[in-house]
Amino acid sequence: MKTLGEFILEKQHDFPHATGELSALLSAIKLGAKIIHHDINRAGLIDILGENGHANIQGERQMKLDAFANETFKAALEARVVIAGIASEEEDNLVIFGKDRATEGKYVVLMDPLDGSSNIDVNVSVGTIFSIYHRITNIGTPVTEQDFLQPGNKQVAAGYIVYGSSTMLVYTTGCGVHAFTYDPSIGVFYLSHENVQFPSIGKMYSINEGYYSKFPMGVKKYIKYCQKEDEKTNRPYTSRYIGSLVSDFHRNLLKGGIYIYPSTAQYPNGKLRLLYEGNPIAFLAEQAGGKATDGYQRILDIVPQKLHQRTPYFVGVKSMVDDADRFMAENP
Ligand code: AHM
Ligand code: MG
Repeated sequence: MKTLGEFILEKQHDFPHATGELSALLSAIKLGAKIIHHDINRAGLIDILGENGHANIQGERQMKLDAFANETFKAALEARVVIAGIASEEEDNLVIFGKDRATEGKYVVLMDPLDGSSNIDVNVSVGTIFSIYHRITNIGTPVTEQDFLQPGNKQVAAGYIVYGSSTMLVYTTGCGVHAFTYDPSIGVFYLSHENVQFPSIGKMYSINEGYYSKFPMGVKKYIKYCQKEDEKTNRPYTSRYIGSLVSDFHRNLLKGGIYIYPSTAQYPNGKLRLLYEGNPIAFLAEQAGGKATDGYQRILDIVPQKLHQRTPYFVGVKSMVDDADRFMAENP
C-alpha cells in the first residue's frame, strides 16, 4: 500500500525541476480534493446544491459548488510559496498571489475547479482538472499573462480528480499516468493504478448526440462509422456519455474509448476550454498512449491567444482519434 505522498517522493527524479516543489504543488491539490470530496459527499444535506445566482465570464451560470471549489483550491494553492498565481475557469482574470509571489513564484497553475457541475444536483460524478507550468518570464520580474498562455506541450504536470463511486486522483509529470484512490476513513490517497495505458483497441464513443444536426459533416459520418457493424474493428461501438468530461475520459481511459466535443452551431469553437480542460487531459491522454486533437491538429501544439479560449476536442484511444481525424479531413 503506497500513498500518493510516498509515490511522489520516490518519483521526484522524474520531475525535471527542484526537489520538493512537485510535492508542495501536488499536496495543495490533494488537500483541495479532500475538502471537495467531503462536501460533495454531503451535498444533499448541506446548503451547497443549486445555482448561486452568478454567471462566470463565459456567461455560464455558476453553481454554488463551482464557486466553493474555486475558493477552496485558490486558498490551498495560495498557501504554497512556489506558486505565483492561478487562472481558473471560474475567475474572469488571473489571480496573482501578491507582489512577492508574482516575482518569486516559479509555477503557475490553471484549473477547472469543478468540471461537469451541471451534474451535481443529480448525484452524478464530477471532477477537478489542473495543469501546471513553469513560468517563462524571469524570476525577479512580475509574472505576466504570457506565463499562462503557453502551449500544452510545456506543461510540467497535469491531472484530475474524479469524485465518483470513489474519489481518485490521476496525474502525470510526463513519465506515465498514475492513479490514486482515496480512502476517506483515514484521509489518504493510495496508489491503485500505476502507469495506466489506454487499451490498444477501443469500443466506446462518448458525444452529446442530441446536437447531431449541428455537428460538422466529418463528425456525423464518424458517428455513423461507430454504429456500423464490422467484426474486425469491434464495431458497432457502444455509446456512453455522462456529460462530465473527467468521468467520460476516465472511463474511456480504463475501458477504451473516444470522447468528442466538436464545434456546434451553439459553440462554433467547441465548448471545452483549451487551458483548463483541453491541455491537461491531452497531456494525460498522450502519456497513456492515446491522442488528443481538435479534429485536425494536436491539442498540445496549439498556441493559446486568450485565457478562456475554447477548442473542439477529440480525445481517447489513438486509433479511434486517428479515424475521427480522417473523417474530419475527408469531409471539410
Ligand atoms: P463545465 O466546465 O461548465 O462543467 O463544462 C464542461 C462540461 C464537460 O465536462 C462535459 O463533457 C460537457 O461540458 C457537457 O456539455 P453538454 O451538456 O453540452 O453535453
Ligand atoms: Mg469544465
